[in-house]
Amino acid sequence: MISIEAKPYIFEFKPNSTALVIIDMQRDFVLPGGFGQSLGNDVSPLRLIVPKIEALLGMWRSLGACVVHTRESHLPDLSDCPPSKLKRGNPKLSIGDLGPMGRLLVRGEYGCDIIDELRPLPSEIVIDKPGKGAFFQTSLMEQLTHRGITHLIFTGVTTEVCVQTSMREANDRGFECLVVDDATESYFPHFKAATLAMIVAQAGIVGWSASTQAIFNGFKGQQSE
Ligand code: TIU
Repeated sequence: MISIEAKPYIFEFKPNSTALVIIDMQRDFVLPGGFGQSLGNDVSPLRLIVPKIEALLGMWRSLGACVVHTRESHLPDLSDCPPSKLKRGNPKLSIGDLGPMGRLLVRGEYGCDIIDELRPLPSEIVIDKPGKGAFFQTSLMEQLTHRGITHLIFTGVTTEVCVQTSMREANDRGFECLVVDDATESYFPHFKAATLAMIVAQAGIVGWSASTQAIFNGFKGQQSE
């Protein structure tokens, strides 16, 4: 059992029943010219978390533990994209439009795929999700249940949109959830701070938060026992 110094109190998990979940680390959110920038955002802060996620991914891979990557993505004919989502706001480019990295958030396009540093291995779960949450219209629940996963450690972007939505969906489905505070990022620092605070409020109403270092400290503690 690994014990982590976390908010609002210690988080305990067994690696063989805990998935590392990497939410939407796609070029379309993290790099200039993608969907995130088309919404008017400065995407540069999102790249700063890549080394933290790489470190966690390296640990999970070394343990042979479960890794889940998600992509917010749509079918080329956009039949899985509700008109409300397609029309929302006034972006320079909309979902499905052609940008410098291909059609925005369309499966198979270069920009829609995960950044090189975090490229999934064939053995890892990759979930293409049409919504913000990772469970909506996907096979994630079945895949996690099949592998005996009970605990989820969340990373990725953006904290208050796809990470929080997925974590709330998971919490309602009975998973014990922790978000890694320095391995998730938002285009809006105050939204990130508020999201982390509301997750751990009320004695962990949605779950726990901890730093990448706290997770590594937990592993070190286990080895010295
Ligand atoms: N992945 C994800 O969070 N999708 C978004 O659209 N996020 C925004 O913050 N826009």
